[in-house]
Amino acid sequence: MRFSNLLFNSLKESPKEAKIVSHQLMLRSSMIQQHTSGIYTWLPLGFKVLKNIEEIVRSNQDQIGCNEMLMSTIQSSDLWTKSGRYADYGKEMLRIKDRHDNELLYGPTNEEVITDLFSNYVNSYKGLPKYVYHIQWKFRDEIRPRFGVMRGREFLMKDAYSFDLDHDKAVKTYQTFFMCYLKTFKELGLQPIPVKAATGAIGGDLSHEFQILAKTGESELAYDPELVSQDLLEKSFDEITSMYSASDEMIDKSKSNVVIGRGIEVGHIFNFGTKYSEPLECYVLNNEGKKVTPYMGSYGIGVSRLTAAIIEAFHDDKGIKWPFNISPFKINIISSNDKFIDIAGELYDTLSKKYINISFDDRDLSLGRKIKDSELIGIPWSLIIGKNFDEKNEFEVINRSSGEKFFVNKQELENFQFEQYTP
Ligand code: P5A
Repeated sequence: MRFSNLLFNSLKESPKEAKIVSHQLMLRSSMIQQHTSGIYTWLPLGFKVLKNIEEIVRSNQDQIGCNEMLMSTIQSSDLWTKSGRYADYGKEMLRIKDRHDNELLYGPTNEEVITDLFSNYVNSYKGLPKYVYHIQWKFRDEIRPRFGVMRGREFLMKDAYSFDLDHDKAVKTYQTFFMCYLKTFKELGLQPIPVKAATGAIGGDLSHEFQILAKTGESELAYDPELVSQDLLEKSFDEITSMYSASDEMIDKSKSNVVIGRGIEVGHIFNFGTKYSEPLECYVLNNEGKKVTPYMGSYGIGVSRLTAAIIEAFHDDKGIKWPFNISPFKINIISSNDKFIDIAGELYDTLSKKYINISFDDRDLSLGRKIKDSELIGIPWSLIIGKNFDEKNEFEVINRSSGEKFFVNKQELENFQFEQYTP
């Protein structure tokens, strides 16, 4: 992408309405723009990041045999009346009437829809377990939308749903999703703390939130610091969950070794048995030909919230520091002035054949301004053709995270390893 083609306009100052650093940086780097309270337009840079996060989430769901599908954003109220949640959900649900006076709603979650759909496709225990997910926009009329996309009204969620024959098998499935979540967040460069949680509007008896430590987080946490320092993927579910961590609703500060911190909830998983399958009359036949109600779970990841959570984790006073695999562009070519613009253009063409997602800042602006924008956007590598090229035919390569600089000639540049790092 050439910057001259990019819909982008960096802001030097933080807009006043932005209270936390991720919101400030997302506005300053033209990632998002508020459309109306809690509802955002994703501009090209923000949208690229959102898709990169989505892809990491998707590949991890696919690895555990979860089927991707796509359910509608608009739902009929009928199933919610059956499950009993139509009244319970209250003002957070956006209710709509169509021209025939049918009651519709903008989906805040999909337990009802998927449960209703399931029995049309699976009717025997032989078809279990089954896991499905989609990555779809949700709407919750939050009383206090704030911090940009961190707590929006319209937000992107990955929500998965599981169906098992009995309680024990459903718990095994829950553990599979739990471990899959640890791996997903690790690939996103984050160190999640799995926290025992209350089940709220979704229901059930077993639930964990996945929290990322951040000063600006909305939840208060009490946790064993070992949970943050160790590679949890090397441990079993039982080992991890026996370590202490609890959220604001369930904090027991008296435990030894406990640290109090704040966190951003980036995922939440639930095991709720037959809470939806029973009222929605979802059955399969067991091995004796008897009708049984499948045991279910649901598993959410806040995809749009993650864009902000990752910025909270990786930034400095100059801007964002994206992990390589999430960054909208991987290498940004910057040339100082008209003198080198053709050389930079040729380099852009060559490198674009070798790497995907290279950008070239070909705008008619000062070198300093272009470097500042590159730092603000958080592109992991900058490749500068400036003073050193003029004097010594050397390119300058800068690592955004460490600030390390490398001066290389044309030959060395060809062999340069642009490390795919996480800051
Ligand atoms: C699990 C999947 C559910 O809705 N049903 C389907 C279950 N869980 S949840 O905890 O309510 O939401 C899952 C994740 O979505 C993110 N999230 C939000 N992100 C931005 N703005 C919001 N207003 C918002 N509400 C929820 C969180 O990351 C949450 O863990």
